[in-house]
Amino acid sequence: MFKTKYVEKVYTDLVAKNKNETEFLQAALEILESLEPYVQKHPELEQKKLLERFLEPERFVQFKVVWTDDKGEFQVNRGYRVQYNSAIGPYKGGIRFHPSVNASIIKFLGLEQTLKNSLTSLPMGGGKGGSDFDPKGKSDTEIMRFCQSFMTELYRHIGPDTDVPAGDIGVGAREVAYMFGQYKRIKNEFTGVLTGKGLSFGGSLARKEATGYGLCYFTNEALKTLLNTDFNGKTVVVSGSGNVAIYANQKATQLGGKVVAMSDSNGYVYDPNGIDLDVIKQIKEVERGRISEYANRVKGAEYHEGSKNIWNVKCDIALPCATQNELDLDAAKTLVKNGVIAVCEGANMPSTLEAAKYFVENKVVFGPAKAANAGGVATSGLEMTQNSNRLSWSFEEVDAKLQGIMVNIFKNAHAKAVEQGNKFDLITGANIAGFEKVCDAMLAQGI
Ligand code: NDP
Ligand code: 2IT
Repeated sequence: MFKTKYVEKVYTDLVAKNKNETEFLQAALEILESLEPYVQKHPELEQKKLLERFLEPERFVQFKVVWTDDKGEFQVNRGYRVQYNSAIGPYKGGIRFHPSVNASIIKFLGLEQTLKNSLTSLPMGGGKGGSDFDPKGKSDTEIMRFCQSFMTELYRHIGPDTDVPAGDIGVGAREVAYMFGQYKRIKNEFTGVLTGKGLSFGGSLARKEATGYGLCYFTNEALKTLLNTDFNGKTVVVSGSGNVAIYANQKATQLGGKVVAMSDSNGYVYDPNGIDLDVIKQIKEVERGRISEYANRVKGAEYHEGSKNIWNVKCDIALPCATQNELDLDAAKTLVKNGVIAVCEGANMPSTLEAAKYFVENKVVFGPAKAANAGGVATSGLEMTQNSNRLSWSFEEVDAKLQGIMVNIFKNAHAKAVEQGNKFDLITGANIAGFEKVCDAMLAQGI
């Protein structure tokens, strides 16, 4: 698996220390494999135990969240915040509310976030948080009470110059607003302590769209450079139907692609005429309903049970935008057999290690998550800048900066991939490009 004794030992020790944390170990393994050539060139990393220090989170907080539901019954959930790395800036990263959330998932997301934030070129360290709270089926007042209770503990660990959370799965504008209100009430301070805020209280224009739009800007640039083509006339499949998926669909369509399938955790819809995004937005953003409803409302559309089967739909471009490990080796083989030319990750670690390697081996344009979906956190960084300066930029201004950042991320990852001898290996490219800056800053700052 490894060519260097040092890297192998780091991984073996990591496995021993973090048994059963499968997602965390998966993310770490991918990173360590990519960093081997860099480590070989820099013997001081072994001497200073830089990899061990990089992989160990600076701080990991777990806490109790008690709240009452609408029937007046007490409910207990578990909250987390990992403050992974602050070498290049305050901790920054989203909060996820989903029943699957555990320490392994929070740590894999925090580790990925550290390199992702470095890739944006903005001064942000890596963090991530969340809870095993399930927002599905909860009333608005239950969501509010949960968010308030969550923040009643979290507030002591965060701050605009310390750690700045945002949204992720199950946390959108509504939840960020409730958490912001509670932070402000407790601290008596109106600061940019969270991003993804509403536009009336310090949110940035284009933050809502940023991850999905950024994903398509990255994909378009990669298609141009590696295959001399673009979105125009391409058939696209987007998994998920949340924040990232909806705005990935919108931008892919604006760039001339036709999105024929989207999903949620129950199943997927196929619409040969191209998904009508207004219907998806109505079902998902307004009614918070299930995607199966789409087939009842749009003529010619079909609903299929089982979200993973979405990868059987023939397409040129696949954009996995739902969750980790939603695309395995079998799905990768099917996509390649059906002629896919690009797979770019809107979700965090949606492809298994085997699937990602299969894409690279088969010269598919593969955009790894930490590079391809960095537009969300990059725009969060722009929201922080606007908040510090107490001003707000126009949509066009933010969107133009986002485009510049995504093109730059592609170019940096691509340059490192070329340096390592395979222009299609953006996994290695992104990991090395992201790590270099964090590593330099850690070395410079001493222990
Ligand atoms: P949302 O909560 O808005 O949407 C999540 C979507 O993924 C829903 O369609 C959901 O379906 C589906 N999904 C969630 N869990 C599962 C699962 N276990 N199996 C199948 N489908 C699932 O979240 P986001 O759009 O914000 O996040 C999607 C992905 O993008 C995540 O991996 C997140 O970490 C990543 N990301 C998000 C960013 C952001 O700015 N929001 C930035 C960068 C990355 P259902 O409704 O049925 O649960
Ligand atoms: O995974 C991610 O990059 C996010 N969920 C966005 C984080 C942020 O701070 O905007």
